[in-house]
Parts: sequence; structure tokens; C-alpha cells
Amino acid sequence: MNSLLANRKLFKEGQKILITTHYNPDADAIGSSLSLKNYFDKIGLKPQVWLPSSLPHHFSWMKGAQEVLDFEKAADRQIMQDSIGDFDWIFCLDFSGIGRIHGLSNLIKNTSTPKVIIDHHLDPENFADYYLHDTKAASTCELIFRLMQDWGDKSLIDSELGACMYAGIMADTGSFRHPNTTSEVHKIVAELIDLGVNTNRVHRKIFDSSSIDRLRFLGHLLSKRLEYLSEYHLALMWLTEEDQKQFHSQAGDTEGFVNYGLQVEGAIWAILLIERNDGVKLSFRSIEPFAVNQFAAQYFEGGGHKNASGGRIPKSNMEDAKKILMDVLPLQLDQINQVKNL
Ligand SMILES: [Mn+2]
Repeated sequence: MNSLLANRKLFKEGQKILITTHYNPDADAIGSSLSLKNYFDKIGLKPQVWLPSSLPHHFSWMKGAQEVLDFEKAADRQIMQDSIGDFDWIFCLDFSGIGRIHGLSNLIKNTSTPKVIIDHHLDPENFADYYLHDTKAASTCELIFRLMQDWGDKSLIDSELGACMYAGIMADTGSFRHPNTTSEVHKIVAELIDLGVNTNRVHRKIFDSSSIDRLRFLGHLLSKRLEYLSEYHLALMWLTEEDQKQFHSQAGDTEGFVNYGLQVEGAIWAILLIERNDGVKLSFRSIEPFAVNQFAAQYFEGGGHKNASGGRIPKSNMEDAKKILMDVLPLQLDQINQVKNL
């Protein structure tokens, strides 16, 4: 793996840079992409951000958000297909498995343009030329901070760029309470505050921006679609297509819902199943030291972080998905029993 940090000289003024991130982008995906875009704008590179799916509305305040392209919009897709050959570099942020960018993956895979991965997920695939990859980093935004620092450009972080960075750090640490919240995280945030980032505003923009429908949807989930399976110390939640229609669910609306399961006393882990037209999507959360990434990879074509993973059951409805899940739960009892009394 070639280190990105050692290779600042590769990037020359005027070069066109494509920045992309994963499907259903979260705050770290968008925050890191726009931090890097704003940074590259400042040093005379020509960056563009392409998303495989739409930008959730609660990130639209970030500087540069209005300029991103969305592969799921026909007009944007056409521009992407016509201009994929125009770039000098492709930066892949907050993912390291090419499948995570869905429709965009073929376009990107098939170019010979040199690629860079900046990411903190486990088990990176080997499709890039340069890496800034650290599974101990709490967020990709933290790695963008490290990049700017190592390249001697920390002074270019202004309040707007810093706000994008703070958004990703805040979200991927669960507002500084997940076990990935190191002293390094707090030191970076302290610097961002000193650089003028209004952290309270970022928090409000992301977390206090629910539609009434979304709040009622959450109420429905907690009152009707949450079960505690005490033998497995598991908070199990699910949302059918019907539920999503009833509450006019928009992209990004279910973000963070799975975390509520861990608030049940005694819960070691939480699973949220969401029915989609092409199958069922699963989100996993757990408390240290219980790992969910292996479970997600082994049974649900997924993976992610030790305490926060995702997966899917293609071509399944909710009823079948729940059966599949219930069948593999007993296999986790060993791990559950080891952890439950800690
Ligand atoms: Mn991330």
C-alpha cells in the first residue's frame, strides 16, 4: 500500500479531482467529501463530488453541498458518464469496498485513473493506488484533518471547512460517546473550536432538523416495532415498507434509529431491519467488547466496524428476513454469555 501522506507532490495545481463516497451517505461521508473538496479548492486543484445516491437534506447547509452530483438523478448520471474520463485522480472516501458505491462502481472500476482511498472501515479492498487507511480512526473526517496537518495546510481550515469535518467526527463517534472516541478526537475538536467552528450549530443542523413525520415515525418504531429478546440481550427493531409509506419516510430518515435499541437496560446489541423493494437491509450496533462485524459478514453480506455494522438479505421480505435472523441468533450465545456480565 502506498501512503498518501508521503505523496503531496503528486497533486499539481489545476488537476481535476473526483471525490466520491458511499451509498446512503452519512454525516462522515458527506462531511469528509466536502472538507476535502473545500481544501482542494483552496490549494488550486479542481475537485468535484459525485454521490451514488441523494444528499440527505440535513447536510445541505455544508459548503459545497449544492454542487454535488447524484447518480440516481438521470441528468447528473449523464454528466457522470460523459465526463468520467476527464479526471486526474479519483478519491474514495469513507468506504473501501467498491460495491459500496452501487451504480457508480462500474464507472469508477473501469477507469485507469489513479485512485486514492481515505477510510477507516475494516478490510479494505485492493483497488486503489494510494491509501490513507486507519481502522483506529473514529471517522474519515479525522483522517482529512490528519492529511491537512501532515501536508502543512492546517491553517487552511476555516469555520466552514471545519464545520464539515466536525459533522463527521461528531456523528461517527455518536456525539462523543462511542468507544472510538479517543483523546485524539477531543484534541482535534478542540482545535476546530479554536478555528471558529460553531459546534452547537452543526449539532442542531444535523440532529434537530427532523420533520414531524420523522419524529412520529421514530415514535411508531419505539412503540410498535421494538422487541427485547432477553435471552439474547438483543433489542430487535424492524420497519416494513408499509411503515415507511405511512410516515412518508425520506432518504436518511432512519439514520440513528438503531442506536435507540442500546438504551434498553441489559441490551448488548441492537438490530434494525428495514424492508426495501429489493430485500431487507440490516443495521447492527453493539456495546464493547461484543463484535457485530463478523456476524454481519458471515450471514448478511455485510460488515463495517466492530460495534457498528450493516448487512442485507437480498430478495427477501420482512417475514422471511426475521426467520433467517432468528435461526442464526442461537449461534451467538457463546459470545453473548461471555460479554453479558462485564
Ligand atoms: Mn465513517
